[in-house]
Amino acid sequence: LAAASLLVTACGGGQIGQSGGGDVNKKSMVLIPGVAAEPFYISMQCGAEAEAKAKGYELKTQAPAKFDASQQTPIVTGVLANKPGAVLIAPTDDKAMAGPMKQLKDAGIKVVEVDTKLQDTSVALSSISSNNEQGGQLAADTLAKLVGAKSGSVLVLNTKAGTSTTDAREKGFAEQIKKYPNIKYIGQQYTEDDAAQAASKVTATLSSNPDLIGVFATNLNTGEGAATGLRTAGKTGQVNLVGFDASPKEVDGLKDGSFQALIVQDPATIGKLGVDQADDALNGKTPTREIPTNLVAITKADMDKNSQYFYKSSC
Ligand code: T6T
Repeated sequence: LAAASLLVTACGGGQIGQSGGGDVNKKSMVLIPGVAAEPFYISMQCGAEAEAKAKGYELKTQAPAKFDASQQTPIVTGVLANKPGAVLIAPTDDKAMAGPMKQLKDAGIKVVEVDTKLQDTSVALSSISSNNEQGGQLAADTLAKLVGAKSGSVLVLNTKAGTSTTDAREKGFAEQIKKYPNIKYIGQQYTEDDAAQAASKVTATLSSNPDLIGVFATNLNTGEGAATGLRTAGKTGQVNLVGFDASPKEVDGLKDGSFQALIVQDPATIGKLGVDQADDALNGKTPTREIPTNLVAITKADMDKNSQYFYKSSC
């Protein structure tokens, strides 16, 4: 072990820690999204690939089949062995992924967080993400506007506890919805990022809370599932549904009235800026520690002029 670290130090020109890593492949980057085959992360990958190509990097993507730390951890470990110059990662758990990600850092690999982040801010050099708390506030204001003067209950369907982005969306929503005295927030329910769970939780809530007038679904799968649940219960359009993200299915749902609004992110820019920050780090420049990206609320009325924000299923 001592010999190995001595070798790394020597190759790194006498530098230690994250600025070391002389034996990494400085022209190679790996993107590790939160989950595979999902339009938010596919759009991020498209943005990252285009920028990597323009800057002369090889960028590979390796994603877990489920949004789950136990599936993302072995991917990180495998990537570690290949020693790319930089890893762009969306950690699936804000605590459980700290250990595996720290191993990357300790090996001299530049770590950049894209979308989600760890609670421990000492591991990544840069975090690029939507302002998710603001996104939750925007969802609350949008839902309140849709509901108008009506009184009743609203529900938040959240994904998994420990996901930095969706936790922040719920926090922003819970704070902002207090401004509307006609609306009673009955709290959040977790779906484990599973559309089927989201659907059944909506129908169960409609039985226990017949005064339900609104649902905020904090991401793509929960939104798609919530729309199914409302349809099954015959409540489409009567209970206002505000979703997050803009998958092709969600966009269809906005058009056909299954959703009344979507809070949409800019994943391609998150991917592009992730490559830019990694590039800076690999070239001895100091990356920007936090970069917020844009969010926009889209309704059926303005969806045509906002189609540039819709997510892709392939690049
Ligand atoms: O909402 C996005 C992402 O921002 C979040 O961190 C996890 O869920 C999505 O990927 C959508 O499924």
